[in-house]
Amino acid sequence: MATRDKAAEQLNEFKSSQKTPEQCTTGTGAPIGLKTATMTVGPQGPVLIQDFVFNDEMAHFDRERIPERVVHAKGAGAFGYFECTNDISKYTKAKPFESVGKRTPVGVRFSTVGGESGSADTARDPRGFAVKFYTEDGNWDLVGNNTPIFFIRDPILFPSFIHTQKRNPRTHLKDPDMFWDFITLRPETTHQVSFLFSDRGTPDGYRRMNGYGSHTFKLVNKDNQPVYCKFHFKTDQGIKNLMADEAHRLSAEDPDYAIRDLYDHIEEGKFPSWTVKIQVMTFEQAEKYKWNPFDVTKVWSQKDFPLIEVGKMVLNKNPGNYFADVEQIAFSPAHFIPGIDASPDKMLQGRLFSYSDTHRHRLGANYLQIPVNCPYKAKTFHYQRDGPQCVTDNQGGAPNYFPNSFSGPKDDPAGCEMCPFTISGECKRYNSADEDNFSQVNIFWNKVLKPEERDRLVENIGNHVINAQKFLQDRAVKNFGQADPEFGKKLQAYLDSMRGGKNKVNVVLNGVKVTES
Ligand code: HDE
Repeated sequence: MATRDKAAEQLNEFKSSQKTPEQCTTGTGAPIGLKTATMTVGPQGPVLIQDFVFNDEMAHFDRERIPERVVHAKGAGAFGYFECTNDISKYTKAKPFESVGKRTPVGVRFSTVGGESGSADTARDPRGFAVKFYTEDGNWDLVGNNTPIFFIRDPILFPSFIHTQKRNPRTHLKDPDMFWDFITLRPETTHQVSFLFSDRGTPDGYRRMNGYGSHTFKLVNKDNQPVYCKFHFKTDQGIKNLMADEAHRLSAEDPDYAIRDLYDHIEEGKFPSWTVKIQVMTFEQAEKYKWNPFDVTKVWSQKDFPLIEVGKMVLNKNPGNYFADVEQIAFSPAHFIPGIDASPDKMLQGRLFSYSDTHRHRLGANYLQIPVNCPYKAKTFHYQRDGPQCVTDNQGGAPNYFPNSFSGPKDDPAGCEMCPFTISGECKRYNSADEDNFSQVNIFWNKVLKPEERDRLVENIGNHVINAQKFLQDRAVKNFGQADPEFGKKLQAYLDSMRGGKNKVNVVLNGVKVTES
């Protein structure tokens, strides 16, 4: 018999760890008797409407699916802890960094972005890297990706950008014209698209990639002094990527490759971990920096702002139940705690509303009562009441209005002072399309990539953009050429060779049909 991995053995392990319950019941707890037959008039039917056992089961089944996430629908989750390894109290009063050695429980979800919940794990796509810290001051969510940058810098473009990665409204197919039209009309995407089509666009599972908070955040210390900061999670397993043909093969042979890899390693006790680091920038440095420090299409140079180690994240527990713990986990960049706050980054600001909004739609207004989302390390007292699926005591007889004279929770402005900030400027819609889109792509091309990695980047782009119309290919060549003339020339040459039938196209992005020569 072929060897069976931990995931394949799950049911056997459950069986050996449990006693079988005596009697199967309805949802209301009533014993059922015979579970394999509806209640009928005579052996040939019809079925009685009084068959509550059948109605109860079928009506619940009819409602099993909740809406999948509009992006990041396919994912894997795990639990563990963050351990603080360095004293950064001069920067932040946030609970996870309170003292060296302190451990804070975390829940993590990794994901692809564009595909539906049944899509392949090895698609060329960024990977979501979302971490929920269960702290005594409430839950803090760091909802990042495996890349330190993003495609766009203004959140108003996000729905359109995502539509171009999803399906054509008429054909219901992925459409390279839509993708390359948007990408080439918005050249601020060039940096992240260059990451995406490099080897990093297809990580070998979720354990062997880094995570980034991506945005600039604000850290605040106990004296209410702020600095700006970026978060980095460096994989202790070592970065490993799949080559395009391998990723392609796996997407057919094992579309759940990354979920399985994470589950098996945790189940076998080989707990994946990440070393957590930050970069810190003062407000004065932010004013003078050569790049806009709040532009998420750019990184902060690590020469200018060196990494400071702050801790380790270890994942040592698989979800007890996928739906309860992973499908329902609800992250939001707006879930801050004292000591960590938003920066002016427009993209971050645009996200602050969107996530809780989608949770209220997907999971309901009381999504924070779901155990995996509940801030169980903190005590919650507030004036929110009622709503669908309220499953707590709804705060019993406590007053539901504020202020009140009857022992309702008090506010405490002095105990939780806000770090004030000053802003000024003319209020209008600022077009950011032409803000330095290429200088960091030039660095990526020349300083980060090795020659063979540059060649693979060009091939991966070429193999995809060849499926779009010629004028879109030309526009792509022009954009990449603005990052570095050699980049554009190599892409042009590769496209020419493909049109001449010299190269075989063998790569797909999220299910786009390929042209074989
Ligand atoms: Fe998201 N994003 N996003 N995103 N995102 C969602 O929230 C959104 C962005 C990221 O495992 C949604 O619960 C807007 C950047 C991750 O559950 C939604 C904008 C980064 C996850 C949403 C962005 C991310 C999401 C869909 C631009 C990395 C999965 C379902 C303004 C720094 C979290 C959901 C999980 C999920 C909105 C851009 C990361 C719709 C409006 C930049 C890891 O709310």
